[in-house]
Amino acid sequence: MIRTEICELLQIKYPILQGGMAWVATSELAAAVSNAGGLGIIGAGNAPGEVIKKEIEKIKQLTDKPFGVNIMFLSPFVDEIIELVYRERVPVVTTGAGNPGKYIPKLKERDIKVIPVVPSVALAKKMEHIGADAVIAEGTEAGGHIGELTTMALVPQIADVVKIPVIAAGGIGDARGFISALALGAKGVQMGTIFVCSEECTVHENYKNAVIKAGDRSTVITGRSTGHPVRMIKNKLYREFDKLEKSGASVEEIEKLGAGRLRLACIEGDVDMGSVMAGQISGLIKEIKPVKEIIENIIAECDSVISRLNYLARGEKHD
Ligand code: TUI
Repeated sequence: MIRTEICELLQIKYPILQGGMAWVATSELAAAVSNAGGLGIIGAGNAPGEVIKKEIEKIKQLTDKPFGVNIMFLSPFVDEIIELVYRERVPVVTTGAGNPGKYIPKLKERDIKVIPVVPSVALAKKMEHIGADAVIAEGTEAGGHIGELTTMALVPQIADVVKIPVIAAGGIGDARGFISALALGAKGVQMGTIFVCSEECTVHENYKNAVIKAGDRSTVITGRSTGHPVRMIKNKLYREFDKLEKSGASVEEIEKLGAGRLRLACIEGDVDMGSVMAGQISGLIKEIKPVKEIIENIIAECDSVISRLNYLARGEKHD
């Protein structure tokens, strides 16, 4: 069984984190992942403190294993979520869509493990310097708000220059991706899209089915002109974004079109005019499974991936 320093750092069985996706990563999903031996993470997204407080109370009922909260830095409630995770002594905090630098010393006071998502080498170095426990190197294959570099290019460049463990994210959905990430120098992986397609995920079934139906070229990037590019499944909303962006509309107008769209897809199940954020790995996902099965299958498949690599390394033919 694969164990890395991430297992010790986070006190988990497998070095697998579940992405803290806004509206998607509820306490139910996160508890299922933690109970299955990974690290479940509640996505705070744009929610206020009182909503996330309830989610933290709920997950504590559902699991006695470690869990995390993801803080999304475009949220107006960042300060109150920081206060909340500090007071509640949430074991792990991941961050996305911004630089958590000024909050790291406070979280470290409570021995909260802080793991920022970084889209570049420069930010990874900075996060290590100010006390991050690990970094998540997320490639542009990921769903939602993304950076420019691919996982394949980003992970080894970060692994070469930081001493803290690197967790790879973006485009990982099976044992082949998991082992590849380890080969690139990562000590663990974070996956999001595959957990959207789990039984325990509470998003509307239309959202899950849109991911299941998606093929390799179904995801597209919107919002480049706003400075917040987002990967989502191509739909009517995408075509409206595209038209608006090409018409030279202002950032305000484009952001107005985007407001409330993730909620619309996740909760109302409107997959035409909602934002169905998902990664490029969508085409690999064919069915909805229980979280435990998703994780156990990946772990079980690792042996055959490694044995195939061993055959190749010995110059023998395989399959
Ligand atoms: O954060 C994510 N994925 C997300 S956030 C989100 S909510 C949203 N909705 C609409 C528009 C924008 C966001 C949906 N998906 N992934 C982690 C991630 N972090 N990707 C990229 C980054 C990132 C970008 C810039 C992290 C740090 C950063 O720093 C810039 C700086 O200040 O140095």
